[in-house]
Amino acid sequence: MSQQCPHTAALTIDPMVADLAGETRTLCEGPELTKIELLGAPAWTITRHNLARRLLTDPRLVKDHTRWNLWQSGAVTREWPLIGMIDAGRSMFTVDGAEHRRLRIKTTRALAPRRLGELRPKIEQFTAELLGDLAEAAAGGDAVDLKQIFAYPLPMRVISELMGVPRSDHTMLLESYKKFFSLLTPHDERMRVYAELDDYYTELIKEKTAHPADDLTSDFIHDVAEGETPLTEAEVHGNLKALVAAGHETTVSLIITTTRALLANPDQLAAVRSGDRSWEEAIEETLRWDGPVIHLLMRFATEDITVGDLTIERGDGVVMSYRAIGRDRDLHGEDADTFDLTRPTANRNISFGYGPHICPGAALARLEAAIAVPALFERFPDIRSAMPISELGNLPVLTQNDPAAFPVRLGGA
Ligand code: STR
Repeated sequence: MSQQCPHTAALTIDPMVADLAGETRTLCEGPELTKIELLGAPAWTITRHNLARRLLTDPRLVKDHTRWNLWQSGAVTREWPLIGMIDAGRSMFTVDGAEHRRLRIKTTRALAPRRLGELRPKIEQFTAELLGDLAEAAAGGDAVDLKQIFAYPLPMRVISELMGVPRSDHTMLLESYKKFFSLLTPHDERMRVYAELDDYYTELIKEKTAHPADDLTSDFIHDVAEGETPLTEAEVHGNLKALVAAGHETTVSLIITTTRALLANPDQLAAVRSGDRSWEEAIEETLRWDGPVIHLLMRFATEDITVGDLTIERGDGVVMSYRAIGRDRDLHGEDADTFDLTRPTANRNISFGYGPHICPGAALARLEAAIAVPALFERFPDIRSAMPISELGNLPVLTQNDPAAFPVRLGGA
């Protein structure tokens, strides 16, 4: 695989995520446009807030992976373990321009803040149910995994409510996505998972075509306004799988990391409990400092793009390193590496992206965390980590901030 520039060595991004803090530090201390290597594939990454905002609104960068020079040359194929992150079917995630607006409009409407009121009672109900499961699991006084029992099932229930995915399929979906994201999944198995998920969504679309229900999948298929071009089956499929994947994986992370940040910083937890600071502020600072997305793959240059004295050449791939971007000292100050609920710039984070592709589910994600995290601390006021928090590691997932587990104790002393 060719290197665009022989003069600077590319930084290899570790798929095992053995030293996330070290990698983030290296990116933050390096240039705003850094050459990286992703499982053998060279790419650029953006490590600063301002450059990210500039490039995220630059129409010369597109999501269509067939524009990638490494795809065109055959250097990257379906064998590449991250292929599912970019070759994900035709959807709002992979298409730009006027077609992008067409693919996205129903979703932005369905997930608009004013519509979320309809979901709130459901989120509260699921939260209460899962808190009950936690209490039960902790009844013997043992440590329990907050991820497995509480954070992990909740967002899947919520996004499934919206999309019309039956509860009986959640376990299969969660297991499939675990294998989808893990870089320890062998190639053949990964291909099987891709195919099984595709078949699953094809069947679900058949079902919703024959029996429309009150969900967004059915609206994609049946609810076509005057003068609107209906979504093709492939577009419904792409959107559906994008929404289920995005809607669950990232929010699991946010619930864990917000809880973890507060437990690691008892003075700040106390400030939230006393009302000096809000849960929303804790969530926002977590999004900035320990957000769900480490590296977002990927955009491709349709023309040469000059950045300072470097050139992103036509066909090059460009990643957004959102974890490094959230710790940009130029914006957040010299103490950007500290979790601080009084930080005035916290809510300027772009952890949900920026520009036309900005996350359409941002308000839903914030709402889920703003229900789940306070409910957890109210139900279990003595909750504490069962392990030194600095020793908690991530799964071998390169793109996502995916804690392997979060063992906690819920009882009294
Ligand atoms: C996973 C596989 C799939 O079938 C469809 C998509 C499209 C949306 C992607 C998703 C992917 C992976 C996780 C993403 C999500 C959009 C937001 C989420 C990248 C590739 C983030 O982690 C930001």
